Amino acid sequence: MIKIYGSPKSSAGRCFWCLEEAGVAYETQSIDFSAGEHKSEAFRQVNPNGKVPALQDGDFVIWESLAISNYIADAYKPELLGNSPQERGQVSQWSIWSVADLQVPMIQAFIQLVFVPEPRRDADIIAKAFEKIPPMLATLENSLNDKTFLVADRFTLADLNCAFVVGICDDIKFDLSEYSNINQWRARIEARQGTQRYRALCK
Ligand SMILES: N[C@@H](CCC(=O)N[C@@H](CS)C(=O)NCC(=O)O)C(=O)O
Repeated sequence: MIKIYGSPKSSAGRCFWCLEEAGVAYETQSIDFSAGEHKSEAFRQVNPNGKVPALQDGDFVIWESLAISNYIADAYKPELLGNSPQERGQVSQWSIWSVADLQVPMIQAFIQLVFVPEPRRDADIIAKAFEKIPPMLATLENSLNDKTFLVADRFTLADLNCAFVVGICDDIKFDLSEYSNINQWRARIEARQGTQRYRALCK
């Protein structure tokens, strides 16, 4: 059976969500960060970077969350990757953008607002991060004009990966009220059974 290392509430979350969307059976191996288990010799055999997530499928091992989700989709529900070279290209485009661009200021703000105790927070880091987010949300908002989902009007990993990162806005209390397309798109995604199964894992 597939084994996924990590917690649904970490960057592994997008992989848990993808496993739920693919409807594939798996088991979870949580890693105890406080005990340094992620840096242990045993775990470094799975991911030499000492980070979660990682996934084992039989003898096959893979790490890096986007790559893991791509593998799950490719192996178990290929339509999540798109049904043509053009669709697959766009799914890849949005997935990479979500992590390489959109996620960067989101995580900067998240670290300050969630992990750093209030007296030690760096207001400058938070302000600069909050300035970088709106132009990227505008890209997403405009791309969703007259569309139900980002690619081919069908739920794909483009939606999962972008919605996963946009979800960080809830944690950092970034106001999304002016983004009506994004809000309607998120509501459509939240209504999915795969999304609900994933959310239940995070409770
Ligand atoms: N780019 C990696 C990032 C993985 C990552 O940074 N994971 C964190 C948990 S969310 C971790 O394991 N951190 C431990 C460390 O950096 O030592 C991915 O998306 O898989």
